Amino acid sequence: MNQKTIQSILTEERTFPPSDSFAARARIKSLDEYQKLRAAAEKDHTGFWADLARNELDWHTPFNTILDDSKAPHFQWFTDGKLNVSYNCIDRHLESRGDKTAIIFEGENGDTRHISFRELHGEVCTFANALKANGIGKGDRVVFYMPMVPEAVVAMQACARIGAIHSIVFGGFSAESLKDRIEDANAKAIITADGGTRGGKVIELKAACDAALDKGCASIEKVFVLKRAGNNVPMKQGRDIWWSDAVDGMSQDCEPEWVESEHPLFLLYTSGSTGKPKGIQHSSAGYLLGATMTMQWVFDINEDDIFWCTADVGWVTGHSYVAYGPLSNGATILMYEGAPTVPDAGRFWKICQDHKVTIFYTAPTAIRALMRFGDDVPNHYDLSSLRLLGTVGEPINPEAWMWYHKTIGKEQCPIVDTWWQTETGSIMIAPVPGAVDTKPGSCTLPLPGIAADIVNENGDSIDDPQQGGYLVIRKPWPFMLRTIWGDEQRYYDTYWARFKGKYYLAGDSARKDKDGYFWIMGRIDDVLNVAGHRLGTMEIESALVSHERIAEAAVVGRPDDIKGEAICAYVVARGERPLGDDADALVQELRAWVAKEIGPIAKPDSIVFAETLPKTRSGKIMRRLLRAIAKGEEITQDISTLESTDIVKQLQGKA
Ligand code: 7RM
Repeated sequence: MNQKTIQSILTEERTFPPSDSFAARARIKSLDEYQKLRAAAEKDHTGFWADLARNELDWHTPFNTILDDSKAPHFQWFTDGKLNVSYNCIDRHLESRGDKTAIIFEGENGDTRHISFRELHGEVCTFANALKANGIGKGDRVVFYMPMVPEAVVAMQACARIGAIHSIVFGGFSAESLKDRIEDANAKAIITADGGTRGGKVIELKAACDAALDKGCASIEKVFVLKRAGNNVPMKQGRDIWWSDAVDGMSQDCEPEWVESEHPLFLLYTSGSTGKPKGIQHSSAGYLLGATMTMQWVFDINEDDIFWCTADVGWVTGHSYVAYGPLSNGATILMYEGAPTVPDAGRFWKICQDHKVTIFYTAPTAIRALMRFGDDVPNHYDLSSLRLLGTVGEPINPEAWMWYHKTIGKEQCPIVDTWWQTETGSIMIAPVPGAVDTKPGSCTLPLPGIAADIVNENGDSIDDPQQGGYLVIRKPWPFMLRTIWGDEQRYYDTYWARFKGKYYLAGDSARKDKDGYFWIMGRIDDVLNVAGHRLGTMEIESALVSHERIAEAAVVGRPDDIKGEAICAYVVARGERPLGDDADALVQELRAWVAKEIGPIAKPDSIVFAETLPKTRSGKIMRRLLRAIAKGEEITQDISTLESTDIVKQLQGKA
């Protein structure tokens, strides 16, 4: 066995072709059609993207240069062209879709709003004018700290309209994290709200901004405050301004700022495995092209769809599939502000029913959480409007996939498992739903024009379906990140150094099966080395959750003198947390179960039961924390985003 590569131990044989009725009305109707697109891109990579950029986006100044790679790996696309993202998302639809609903909003307490493209245009223009009147202009950074309300999209579009660069900080982050991001971006303004509502509680957003500003953030001149939750907030004279006052008397027209293709549209901070967060910088034209095309290819977006992506605008998914991609296609989106379990675990399904959602896109963690409440909850609602389902953020285990397929999709809806990253800008690997058969747990095949591959240490392609390797992208693509804000060296070191500037390193490990399907195995850092075998944590987790008593699992390694690494599993059982004899018996049963499912080598050395797993606000398991716990280290990292610190005690075996 080659110890430099990662062994795959899971095999999933089921395949699910698109139904004839879905394929018949899909934009791309057959595997053949999809393969032709891929072949066209392979034959002429830059020409393929240039044609799409010319046909799918509206330009103020057309481009001649398609790809400038003279400063590689700082690739520049469509460099001499000019356009405006907000014009492409709104103005170009006004004639044919002015009265069409752009945004359907539902708040946690049931308040709803419908905003047409024409109304959206008016709101974006007035707010853009308000920003300008307050000294914000092209190239200025504006930090958002907003609830999930339509004004978040309005403000993003308003920034895009005047060429200001937004940098959204998720409302669940602490004042300290907010301050770090404001200072790194050297932002001139903040857009926030008095508060947001979630789980019946008010999240004090303005108060957190004040705390951040008290600690530093000298670059901030203005703080725009939307009144949303109605909580009392102090306003600092000269600095703080109510949204309603800012737009008062502003014109409903605002000429778009025509920006160069490469003009930064936004920064979005993501945490690296170590060190301070990275400000991922995206472009205007290339980024918008990715969001636009993937809505068509992956979500098969149509005129009468109601598209619901549950992601918060604080994550890249909320950028590409709430604020930009759907609107660029003139589609109707749904936004929901609250928690999925208020007033009960049927809320998502009720929203799908009430607003006749046709495409539903969420994270595996949400699916697993809702699955725990049983089938009766969704069965209570009419989900017949749904025609397509999607997942993003982490590998989906086959059990959850099957539940999504049967209980939510009633075996009628293709599931698009979409692999991508903050850095990639848009979806990269996912099934084109009318063309590609799906397999539970696989994100299937790369999209046209995306040169994804799996390579070994030396950068050679791996074709053995049992061997995992590094997931890389061999050619630049228009919606790739441009740099890490203010840190060129880190940009190179993180994504390009490993293969000497030749390929983009995604940082995930993956394998390709005999049909060329991609299976993501986890982050490279998460790979375990057990007695010379390199094992992906995801496969062991998937085996654990396939046991009928287990709802969630996370696996990390602990250094071990003999085996290299010992396997430590943290699991959440269905129903009550097992204790005492029941826990001991279940541990034995699970070890035997994993041994049977994937082999004795993958048997966890320790299994700990907790009520929940430590997750980031976007649903990713906090593995660094689990690794520290597994090693018995003192916890020094920031765990302020955890719902309950009791969980840490449970994981440490102390509660
Ligand atoms: C969109 C997003 C990126 C990381 C990525 C992977 C993991 C995302 C999938 C997935 C397996 C998927 N951006 N990931 N999607 N793993 N299957 N469909 O999540 O920057 O926040 O995270 O998420 O490890 O590198 S992100």
